[in-house]
Amino acid sequence: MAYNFKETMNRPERLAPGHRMCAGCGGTIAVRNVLRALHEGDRAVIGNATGCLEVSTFTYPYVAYEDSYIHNAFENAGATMAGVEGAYNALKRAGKLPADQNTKFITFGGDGGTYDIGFQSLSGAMERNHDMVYVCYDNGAYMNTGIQRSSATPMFADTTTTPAGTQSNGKPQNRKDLATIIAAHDVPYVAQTTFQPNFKDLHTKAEKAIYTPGAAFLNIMAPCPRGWRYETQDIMEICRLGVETCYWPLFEVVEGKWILNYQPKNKLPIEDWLVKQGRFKHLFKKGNEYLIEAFQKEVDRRWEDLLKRCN
Ligand SMILES: Cc1ncc(C[n+]2csc(CCOP(=O)(O)OP(=O)(O)O)c2C)c(N)n1
Ligand code: SF4
Ligand SMILES: [Mg+2]
Repeated sequence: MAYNFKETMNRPERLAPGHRMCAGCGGTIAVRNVLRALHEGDRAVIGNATGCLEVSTFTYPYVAYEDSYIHNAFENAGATMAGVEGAYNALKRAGKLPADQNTKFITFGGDGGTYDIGFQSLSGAMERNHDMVYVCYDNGAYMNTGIQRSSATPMFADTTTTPAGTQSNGKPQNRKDLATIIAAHDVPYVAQTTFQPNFKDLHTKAEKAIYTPGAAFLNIMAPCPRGWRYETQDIMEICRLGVETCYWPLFEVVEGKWILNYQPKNKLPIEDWLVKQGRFKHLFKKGNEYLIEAFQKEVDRRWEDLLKRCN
C-alpha cells in the first residue's frame, strides 16, 4: 500500500503522554514514530536500556507505554529481548499462548547504551538472528547524566568530558559507524534514518524492521536540544541539514544489499549543519577553519565509501 502520511500519523499513540522527556526531545519523536509502524491488533514487548528515555518514561510504578515494557540495565538490553523472544516462541510451541497471536519485540537504547555499554549483548542478539528490532535513538552523547561523550559523538563536539577550550578542540575522534558494524553481522535488515518532513523514511523503515523476520537494527539520529544546544523548534531543520550535508545519510542494508535512499542534488557544506549547534560554536572562531575542513574531509570520505557500497 502506498505511504499515507495522514493515516500513519492518525494511528493510536503507543507512547502515552505524561512522561517526563524534555519538550521537543528527538528520542521521544523516534519512539512514537517507530511504534506507529505496528499493525493494528499486533502486540509488542518493549525493552529499554537505561538512559533519558528509560528514566523519563518509566518511573516506577508508572509507565508511559501502552504495550508490555521491560526496563534494562545498559549492558543487557539486546540479550533480554532475545530471551523474551525465545520464551514467547517456547510458550507458543507448548500451546500456552494462542498460535495466532502476533507479538513483536522491540528494544530502544540511546547511543551510550548501544554503541558502547550494551554493544556486546546487541552484537550477540543480532548474530543469533532473533526475530527482534533494536532501535538506537542516537543523540550523540550520554545526555541523561550530563552530556558526556560516547563513541557516537561527532568529532570536535563540545561535551562535558571533551570540553572545548584552550587545551582542547572538543572530541578528538570521529564517530563510530555502528550501522555499518551491525550490517557486518549479516542480519536481514539494517537502516539508518532520521526525521524528514513527511516521516516517510522513518515510518517505512520502522515497518520493514518490525515485519522482516529475523534481527533488524535501526539507527535514528534523534537530536537533543539540550546537549546539541539549538532552539527546540529547529529540530526538523537540523535533521534536514544532517541529511543534505551527507553527515547522516539515509540508507538500508537488506539481506546484505546496500541501498542509498536519498542523494542530495547539491551536497551542502558541513558548516551549514555545524553552525546551527552550540556544541560546535568553537569551530567558528577565527583560526579554527582547519577544524571544519577536517570535519568535511571525514564526511566526504564516509560518503564516498557509502556510494561505493551502494554502487
Ligand atoms: C552501568 C551503568 N553505568 C552508568 C549508568 C549511569 N547512566 C544512566 S543514564 C546514562 C546515560 C545514557 O546515555 P545514552 O545511552 O546515550 O542515552 P541518553 O541519556 O543520551 O538518552 C548513564 C551514564 C548506569 N545507569 N549504568
Ligand atoms: S536531555 Fe536531551 S535526550 Fe534527554 S530528554 Fe532532554 S532533550 Fe531528550
Ligand atoms: Mg545518548
